[in-house]
Amino acid sequence: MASREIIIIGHPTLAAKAEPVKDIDGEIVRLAKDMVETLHGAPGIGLAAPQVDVGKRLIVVDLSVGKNKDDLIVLANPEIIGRESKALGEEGCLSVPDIRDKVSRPYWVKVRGLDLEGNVIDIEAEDLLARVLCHEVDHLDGILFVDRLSPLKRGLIKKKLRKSAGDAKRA
Ligand code: K1U
Ligand code: ZN
Repeated sequence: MASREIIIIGHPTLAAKAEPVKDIDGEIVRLAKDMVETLHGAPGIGLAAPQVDVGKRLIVVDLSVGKNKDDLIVLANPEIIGRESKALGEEGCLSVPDIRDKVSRPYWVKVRGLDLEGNVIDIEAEDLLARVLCHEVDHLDGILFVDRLSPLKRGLIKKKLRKSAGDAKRA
């Protein structure tokens, strides 16, 4: 297993639609394991393959951040096949450093995907787990949580990120 670099907003892979996983082969299993290590090291509660610069439809989610192995979800080709209600909640993103904001998401979702054995699995989730699953599926479609904010907020965030990038370059 190896930790991979997490790419940051502005990188073209984050804005592209990821390709479906065709076979759960050794390469996908290794990518999934690397993503879990990267997620726990970050630390974070969700990660999508485009965030490690791989344009494949693979996500990992772990609300326990490695504390409870039963909480780990690895899904290839996840699809949201049911959604109910709406909730406003705070989000962050490992690819959008130091920015958090409130986003409206379904309160409840049903997600279908493949596990690492190739079995079809359905997950029903609510609240934070539903939110993180939606956030990660958005990554596979080239959508960042900041894209779901108002144009005004998005403009302010882009300005802040440009300033941080300039400050980092000068330091
Ligand atoms: O996809 C990502 O960029 C990861 C992101 C997932 C997410 C968090 C909150 C709401 C929606 C989606 C993160 O994990 S940001 C870091 C974070 O929230 C966290 C980190 C350590 C412990 C607990 C939470
Ligand atoms: Zn994210």
